[in-house]
Parts: sequence; structure tokens; C-alpha cells
Amino acid sequence: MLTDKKVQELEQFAKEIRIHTIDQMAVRGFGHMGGAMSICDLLSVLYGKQMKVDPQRPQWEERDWLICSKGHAGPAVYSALSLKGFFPRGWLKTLNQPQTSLPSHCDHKKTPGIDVTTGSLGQGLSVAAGIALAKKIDQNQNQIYCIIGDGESQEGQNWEAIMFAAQNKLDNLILFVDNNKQQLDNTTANICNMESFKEKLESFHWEAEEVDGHDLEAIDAAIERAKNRNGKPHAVVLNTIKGKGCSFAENILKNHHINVSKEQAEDAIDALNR
Ligand SMILES: Cc1ncc(C[n+]2csc(CCOP(=O)(O)OP(=O)(O)O)c2C)c(N)n1
Ligand SMILES: [Mg+2]
Repeated sequence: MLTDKKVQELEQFAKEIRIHTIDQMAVRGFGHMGGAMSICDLLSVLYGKQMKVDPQRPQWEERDWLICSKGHAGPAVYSALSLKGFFPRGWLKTLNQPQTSLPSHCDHKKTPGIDVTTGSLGQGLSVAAGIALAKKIDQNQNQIYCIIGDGESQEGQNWEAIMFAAQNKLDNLILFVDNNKQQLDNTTANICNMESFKEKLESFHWEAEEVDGHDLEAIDAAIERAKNRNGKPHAVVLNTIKGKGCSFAENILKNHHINVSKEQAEDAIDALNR
């Protein structure tokens, strides 16, 4: 259970993650707004409460890992990392520009706090499972978190990793499915309907539950349950809204990669601050 004070703190953190994400994209004038906005509440709970990390030591051996397999949501992760103190706030103005440390997609060689390079969809969960197995062999206590998109889950490699994780009893791995029901240019149901992630994952011998991906307390409680090391990998299916919290992008179909004018960004940030 979160205290009221903690909920308020996480709400504020999620709001700031959204504001900085919109602001970053406005500098170049475009970006992957929809899929970045849908994970801001999750990132708030992870970096604001759950994850064991040290901004001064991004490579700290005992840290928890986050593999954001949907690497196009990098700007939201950068906002969280910067607000946590992994790198100066000013870097956020350099998103996706020549010589930047913040490329459009996550790159662990460029950005302090990014654990794994992602962007080619479908691969992150395999990497996360490999890391989780290595940590188990070494008897390390690190928690490994991975975020995939609902459209991304159509990549077959995910299901190999899902079988591998169950076979190897990777109960130090927590998978989040950002179930925002949209992919690049259509709804996920229209392209390849994934039906129930919970039922699919359970039939692959995972423990899985579904929560409202914008309810901070529900996300936190689900993670607490998922941290239970009972021999099974755990999944939290987050029912989210693509573009959530960005006034000009929320809940519209064409919000995957969009133009972001300075005026639009200002209006959206004002709306968040109201
Ligand atoms: C292997 C691969 N194929 C295609 C793409 C292009 N691409 C980038 S995002 C995206 C849609 C992903 O949808 P989803 O996983 O639902 O992401 P979200 O809704 O969270 O943005 C696609 C097809 C890619 N990055 N990698
Ligand atoms: Mg999606």
C-alpha cells in the first residue's frame, strides 16, 4: 500500500516525465509521442519507488535492470533518468540530434542509465531473459524488468523468450506489456489480434495479471506481487491509452510518430500543469 503522500509524489513524477517528454520532442518537432506517453505512469512507479538504482553509478552491479524493448519510447525513459539525476536536464534539449547522448531509440553506449540498446522490436525480452538467467546463476538478487509493446508482441521471438523464461524458472524477471491497443498505423486488434495476454502467458506457465496502466497504486501493488520469487516468471499487462496525458495525441489513432510544434507542446504542458 502506498501512502497518500507517496501517491502524490508519484503523480507529480509522472507529470514531470510527461512534460519533459513533450518538451524534448518539440525541439526537433517530431517524435514517438503515443508509445512514450503510455508508459509514463509505469516509469514513475519504477524509478520513483520500485527500482534499486544509483544515478551516480549507472553500472552498479547490484542495480535492478530495465530493458525498454519498445525502444522508440526512449524519450520517456530519458525524462525519468534525467529527473532521477543520471544526467543533466539540459541534455533533454538534444534529443535525436547529431552527436547527442539521447538518440531517438535507447542506446546503452550513449545514455547513462540505459541498460540495453533497443529499437529493433521483438528482441528486448530475449536479452532480458538472458540477463535474468545470468543473475540467477551468479545468485545475484537483481530484479530484471522488461517493457514490450502490444504490437511488438506479434514478433515471434518474444514467444521463444517467454518459453525460455518459464523453462528456466526466471522468477527474477518481470515483463510489462504496454497494452495500449494500437501499433504503428492501426489498432492491434485490426492487424493481428493478441486477444488476452494474461491467458496466453498463463498457458506458457507464467504468472500474469492485468491492471490499469495509469493507476499508480495498482501498478505498484502488481509489482509487489510480481516480486514474489516462486519459480515462475511474472507479467503485468498494463491496460493503457496510447498518447495518455498529451492533449493533442491522447486517444487518437494516428499518434504513433507525429509532428510536435512548439505551440502544441506549450498547450499540452499547460494542460498538464492545470
Ligand atoms: C523489427 C521492427 N519492425 C518494425 C519496426 C517499426 N516500428 C516501430 S514502432 C512500431 C509499432 C509498435 O507497436 P507497439 O509495440 O504497440 O508500440 P507502441 O504502441 O507502444 O508505440 C513499429 C512497427 C521496428 N522498430 N522494429
Ligand atoms: Mg501499442
